[in-house]
Amino acid sequence: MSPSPKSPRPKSPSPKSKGQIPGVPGSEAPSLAEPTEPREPLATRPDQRPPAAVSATGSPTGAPGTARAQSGAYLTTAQGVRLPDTDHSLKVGARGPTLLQDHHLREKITHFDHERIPERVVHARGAAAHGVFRGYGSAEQITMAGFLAKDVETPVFVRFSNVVGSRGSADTVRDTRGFATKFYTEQGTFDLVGNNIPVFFIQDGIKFPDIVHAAKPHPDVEIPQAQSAHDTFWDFVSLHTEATAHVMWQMSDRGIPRSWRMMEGFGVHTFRLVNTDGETTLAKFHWKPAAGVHSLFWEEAQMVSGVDPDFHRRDLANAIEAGAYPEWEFGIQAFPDTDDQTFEGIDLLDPSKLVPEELAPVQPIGRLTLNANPTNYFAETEQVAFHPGHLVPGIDITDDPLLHARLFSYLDTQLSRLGGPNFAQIPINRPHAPINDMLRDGMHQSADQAGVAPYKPNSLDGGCPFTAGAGMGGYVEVPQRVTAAAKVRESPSSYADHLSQPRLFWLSLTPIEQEHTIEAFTFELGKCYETPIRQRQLQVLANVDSALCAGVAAGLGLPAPDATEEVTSPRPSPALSQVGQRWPTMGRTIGIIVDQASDLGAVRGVKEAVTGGGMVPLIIAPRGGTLGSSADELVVQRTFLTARSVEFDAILVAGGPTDKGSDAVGGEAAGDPRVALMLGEAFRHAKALGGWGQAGATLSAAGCDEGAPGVVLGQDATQVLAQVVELLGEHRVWARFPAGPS
Ligand code: HDE
Repeated sequence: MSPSPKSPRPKSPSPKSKGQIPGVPGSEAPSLAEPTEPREPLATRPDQRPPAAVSATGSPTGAPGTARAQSGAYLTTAQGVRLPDTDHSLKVGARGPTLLQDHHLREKITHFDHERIPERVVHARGAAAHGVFRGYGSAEQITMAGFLAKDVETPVFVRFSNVVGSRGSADTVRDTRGFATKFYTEQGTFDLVGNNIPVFFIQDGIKFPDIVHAAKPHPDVEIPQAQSAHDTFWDFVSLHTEATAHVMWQMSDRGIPRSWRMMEGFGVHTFRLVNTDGETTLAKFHWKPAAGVHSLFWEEAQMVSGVDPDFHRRDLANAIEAGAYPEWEFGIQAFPDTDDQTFEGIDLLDPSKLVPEELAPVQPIGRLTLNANPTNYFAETEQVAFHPGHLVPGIDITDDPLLHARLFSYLDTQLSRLGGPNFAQIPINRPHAPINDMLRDGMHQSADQAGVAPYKPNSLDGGCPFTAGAGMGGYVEVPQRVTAAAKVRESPSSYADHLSQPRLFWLSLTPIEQEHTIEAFTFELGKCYETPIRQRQLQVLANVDSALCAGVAAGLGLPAPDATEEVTSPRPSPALSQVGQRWPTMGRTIGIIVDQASDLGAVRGVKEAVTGGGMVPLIIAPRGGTLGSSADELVVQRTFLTARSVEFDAILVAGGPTDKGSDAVGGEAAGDPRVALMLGEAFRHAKALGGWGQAGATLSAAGCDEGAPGVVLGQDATQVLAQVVELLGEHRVWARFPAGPS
């Protein structure tokens, strides 16, 4: 590896000039009256992009991106025949009966009846964005993958997801998150189908249906939706201790990310990289978010599930719309490809284990920027089909038995989900490299393939197509030696260690993160019906750490068992903690509570400063509309009725000028219970709070102690904002908790 290039700072966003309320639904504001003048379809919004215009066989068509969307000013049938009416079925007289002859009725209803496809078996709930990946060139010595070469830019499509819930479930449930990236490279498509947790529940893919059946709702009543807090999940994992490492991560704050933009991503498996000389290196892939790794509090996560079930997908779409493009650095941990495929005693083929970054630093090799929202959820996000076997020269697999089962599963699942073998021809799945396969026909074939000899060898088609060796860009599997052994259904002995890594993770957390983890286990086990399941899991926890077990046992009102296995002493890995660092604040949302007593001049100044800092200011007022004079009006973006604390990373209270006398304190905000609730929640969730002028009264009325850490009061609004932003850089005011760092 060459020395790591310096990562560029995130760009400043270019927020929208008008209204500045994120989430604009269309590219033009609608008229009040129903439009009746025929016109071409509206353009897509500037933040949106369709899949690249390449043919079903991968060549650029040169067509504009809109070519696949609707065209023409008039409503037509699917055959392009113009229609005079789409509101009335064809009837015998105005009172019917309806005629079978009505083709438009039948076509419209039939198509509607078939609008849904099976949701993904797992990872059904998700959303995605387009972007670009730029290689740093720092991995060139260990892999020949062209897209990692210096300054090569590759289009990507990234889908984030929850694992357990159905397609319509809430975003902020406690769960693992999927982080799947499709790189449309010139050498063919590479998919990195990873998670936000680097270790997995199972070590062998044959167990996947078991863990998923246990995590999904109970089969009799289909309860609970998108939750692991139930008996079948804990029944399985308490009996199946290889899941413990993953469960520790899931019960930690990692299970409830603040935003997809603030999650790490991991390839989980060890891959084998190969360079042009045929030399191999083992490697684990990492995504490091530019915005830092941050989480919700559990109470926030639960509130958000009700207040805004689309919290994560909205956050991603709004950030891109505002120009605050989410970014990640792509990195690898590289290991020598030794015969035992082990590093520092850690079996690299065991997907339930990570390698601490302190032992093998993550070396940056490229940067991902998400810069466009999809134009159509179904066409792109729902139909995108990832596959861990979509590899390019320079990246090969290892013998991880979990990975091998995945190589079978993803192709298989698309056959039923996407209705046949031609799903690679769906626009979002089309590679950007030329396709010249000999796969023919099948449902939904959209390539009009010429030639008469889709077989090899042939002479009738001139022998086409020809194979390419490694020198011609062909994908040649690494000729890895396989040791002769008996056919067995067994795991290597190193896979039997299920508890040292959960302990390593636990010991790496700060006290406040440990407290959250204890609370999460207590919540989840407290939701189980069966006491033996709780007791069994307590025994597993006792074998991880006695304090962890004691904390959970106390919450459950059960005795804490003693360890039954030797408790190891791994060295903690501080890189696994989320607390204690400073991060950029761009893309963060700051609520500004304003009422008739507020100094609107100060509010305008603060709003501009927040926007200028790449953050999103939202004005919260007693009622909707605008504030101030028409020449310089402030648009109200949230009202006391529509706002809830969970939407904001920090809240400011715009008090009135102090020299106006005590009347100014009597603004509506100070006496409104919804404001008190909002500030009280934000205070409890360790968010920075600020206010100027007479704002202290509103904060006191909400029970926020003016002297508490992270409550900033002053007369100068700009200075208050500066201090609040400083606090935001640490994500939360951890000092507000006894267990938090001071
Ligand atoms: Fe998946 N997984 N998985 N998985 N997985 C699917 O594929 C499966 C595993 C992951 O946004 C499915 O197209 C098996 C590990 C993500 O579209 C399915 C095994 C990791 C996504 C499937 C695993 C993942 C999936 C469902 C054990 C992290 C969503 C629909 C051998 C490294 C991709 C589909 C998207 C999706 C099977 C294990 C991540 C059923 C059998 C380990 C991010 O094929």
